[in-house]
Amino acid sequence: MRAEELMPCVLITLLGLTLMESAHGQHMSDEPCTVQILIPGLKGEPGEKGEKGAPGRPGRVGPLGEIGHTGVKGHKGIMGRYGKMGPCGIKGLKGDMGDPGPMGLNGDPGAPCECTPLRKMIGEMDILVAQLSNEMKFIKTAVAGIKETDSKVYLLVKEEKRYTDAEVYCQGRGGHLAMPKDEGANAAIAGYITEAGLSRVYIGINDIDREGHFTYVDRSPMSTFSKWREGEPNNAYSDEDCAEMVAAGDWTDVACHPTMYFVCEFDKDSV
Ligand SMILES: [Ca+2]
Ligand SMILES: [Ca+2]
Repeated sequence: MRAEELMPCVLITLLGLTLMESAHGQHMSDEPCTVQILIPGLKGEPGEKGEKGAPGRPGRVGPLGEIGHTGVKGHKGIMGRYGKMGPCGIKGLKGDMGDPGPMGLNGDPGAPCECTPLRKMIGEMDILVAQLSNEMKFIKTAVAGIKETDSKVYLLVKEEKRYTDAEVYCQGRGGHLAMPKDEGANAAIAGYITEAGLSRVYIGINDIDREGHFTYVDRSPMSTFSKWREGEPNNAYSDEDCAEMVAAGDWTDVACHPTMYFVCEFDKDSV
């Protein structure tokens, strides 16, 4: 310690000794200021703030808390985004037909072709096929047993018709009700009726135009040949203007309106 620094010490020591002498008399009078007595200095300036220390260790786990109260229901949220597109549905039922649309524009003129003659030919063929179909039907019926002479073909039609309807039927096939004009023809027709097990059929003789004046249905006059049964024609009940042939081949005049089977005849030239 330098001298200047010792001076306050000495001074303070002396002051102290003086104070002590006055208090205790002779006790300190012999000792010089050789004993260094340290006393606290003046308080220094505050130091700078230290750095922040490391975090302390975690505390102990606390006790369980009480169960909380149920909260109030919140407000409805805003609409979410559209979801993904779903799979295709099954095919629906067919709807009703719509209204017809407006007429379209006229097309360009077509190129001339050879269709017209073909169409005409096809049309004619259709007609022929229809005619052939009818002919085939007729032939099938006739196959049951056609009777013929040198010049005529006879067909027994097993359909009950009135006299005029029977004649229409025969004419529709190119013939007439049978008109026997000789013994051979009459015998052929009679045999036809017998073989069929019939007793009577219409034949083509009548006096429709003039009572008592019989002609063939094609209006050809009666010849010398006739096969009237004895007592016929008698115009019974004034109502017998048509003729039938019985199984034996004889003729009788009968009314025209009853329906019965009949025999048609056709010229061989036209069959
Ligand atoms: Ca008559
Ligand atoms: Ca009669």
